[in-house]
Amino acid sequence: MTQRLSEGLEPSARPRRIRVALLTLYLSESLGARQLCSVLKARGHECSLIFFKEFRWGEFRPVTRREEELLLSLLRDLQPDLVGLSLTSSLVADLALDLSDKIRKQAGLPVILGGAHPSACPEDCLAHADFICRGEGEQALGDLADAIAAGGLVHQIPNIWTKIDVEIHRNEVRPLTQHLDSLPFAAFDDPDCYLIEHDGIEQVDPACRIPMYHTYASRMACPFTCAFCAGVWLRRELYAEKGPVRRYRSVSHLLAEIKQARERHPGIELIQFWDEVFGVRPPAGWLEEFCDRFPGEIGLPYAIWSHPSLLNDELVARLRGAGLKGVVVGVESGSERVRREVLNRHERNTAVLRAAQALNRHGVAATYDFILDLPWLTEENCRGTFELMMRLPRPFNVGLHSLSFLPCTAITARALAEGLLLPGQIASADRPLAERFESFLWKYRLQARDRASAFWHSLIYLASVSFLPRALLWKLYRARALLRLYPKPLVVAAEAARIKKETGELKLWAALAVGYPWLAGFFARHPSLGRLVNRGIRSLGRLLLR
Ligand code: B12
Ligand code: SF4
Repeated sequence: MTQRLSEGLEPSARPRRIRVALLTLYLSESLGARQLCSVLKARGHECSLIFFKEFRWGEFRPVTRREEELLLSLLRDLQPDLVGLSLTSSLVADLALDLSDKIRKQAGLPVILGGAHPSACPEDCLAHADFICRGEGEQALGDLADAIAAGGLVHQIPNIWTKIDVEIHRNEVRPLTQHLDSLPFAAFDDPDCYLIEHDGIEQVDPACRIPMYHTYASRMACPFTCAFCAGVWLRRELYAEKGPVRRYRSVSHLLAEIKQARERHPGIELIQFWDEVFGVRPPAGWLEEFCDRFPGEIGLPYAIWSHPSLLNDELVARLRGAGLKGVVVGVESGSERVRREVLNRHERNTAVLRAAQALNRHGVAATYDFILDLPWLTEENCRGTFELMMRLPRPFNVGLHSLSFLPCTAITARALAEGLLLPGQIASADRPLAERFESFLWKYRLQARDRASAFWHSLIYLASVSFLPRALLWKLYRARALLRLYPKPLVVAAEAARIKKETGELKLWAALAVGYPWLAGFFARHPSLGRLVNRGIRSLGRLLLR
């Protein structure tokens, strides 16, 4: 394929620009693909963005045969010179590699894979693609497109790996782009966008359908080294000696992009910053300028990701003053020992509580992320998490996660070395796709594989529900010897609380169906009996809540 691209055309017959189709998988917000699209256009090439399936937390919908057909037929219609597939998560790698094979074989188009997964597993990916890109792709993809357009050589481009005959050309990763302001704004509301979902295809940018605009102020700014995070490998290994990894856009560049997005789509109500950790170690004066200008020039609420050891009262007050509405804080475990020994996180619980109090005091909505199913110190992790959650100021939300063993992370290396993980289980490759997706947002009932986990996961979820008295939760905790043996009532209670919290309604049947499917079926056949029992359970609930 490489030879076909680099040779064979008479110079006069060569196109001066090429057409690229950039594809994302379960990721319609993808900042990377959007950025690459605008870079290609700025270089004079044509680019279509195809969003293949959307990513909705907790609502996984598998790819259908019809959707695959729609994708291949769209590509045949667009006839791109190159298909770029953005593969930012290893959890969808098998699906992406399968699609890549089909695009190459059935549509006869050359494919380049880029993103975190091909960066970490280049050889595996190159077996299913014509090119792979390691690391940031703006210059690399631009150079490749230029080379194809000019009929030049495509096997010596930094960051790009390709195979000619049996020889793999493994080109070095180039130094990082330091001046992020030199990049054009990421594509948004572009007419050349397609969404394939629900067995249909639409020419639309799905990001314009939601009242939220996603962007970032910095790249790879996080200074922490969590054992489960692949970002650590990107920062420390892939980009070692490639220049400073922590880079900030200027406030002016950032605000100009958001203003442009709002002009195109006035329905934007919230700005979501996807910096690993927002505002960490910024250039001198950056944060002050951001906080001064954002309210006046944008005047919208915004949400960020942060870290407990950074969120002191002064910072939270300042960010809040600029419109901060919500923060996701990765706590990961309530046990200091688990954090330290398993997750390589060294902050104390006092720091977590200080951050939580600051958020609460300034009225910022907090979501705390925890990982529930660590294979080390499992019980201590759950107990510590429950106990810490019981001290967090209410109200708050939780993101209860399952541990994903990602390639190139310290935790994966440790689990492999200790025989707790087999190579085929990395990135949950041995589990159905639906299960991998569901486990992002821990639905305690699905992942609780044994009774003790079912007990802990339900109790931990209940601890995040503000309307439940803490005295009741402590009682349940103290009754753990019994409830761990028979956790189903707690699972049902957690499900009922989740439904109430998310929908505002108390749907007891739906909750009961989770723990006792046969019971729900019986009462569905005898509705009057069902109503009677429903009333009974409500009265009992009121009694317990008192
Ligand atoms: C923001 C973010 C998200 C956002 C948006 C994702 C996105 N990619 O846009 C959300 C919240 C949706 C998200 C979700 C998930 N994420 Co995420 N996310 C990030 C984060 C913090 C920044 C990514 C980003 O926007 N960077 C800025 C943009 C401009 O760059 P980029 O996306 O990396 O793309 C550049 C290159 O990768 C490359 N590139 C990308 N695609 C392509 C395609 C081609 C053809 C080419 C040539 C180049 C190329 O060029 C781009 C421009 O330079 C990274 C950490 C990091 N530092 O990278 C984790 C990260 C990518 N996420 C990760 C994971 C695992 C997930 C989830 C599975 C959630 C989870 N359980 O943790 C899901 C998967 C969603 C999905 N369907 O793929 C891992 C991936 C590691 C791995 N090997 O799998 C990372 C590295 C963090 C980690 N936990 O270790 N994520
Ligand atoms: S704080 Fe977040 S981005 Fe930083 S190392 Fe930990 S998980 Fe990765």
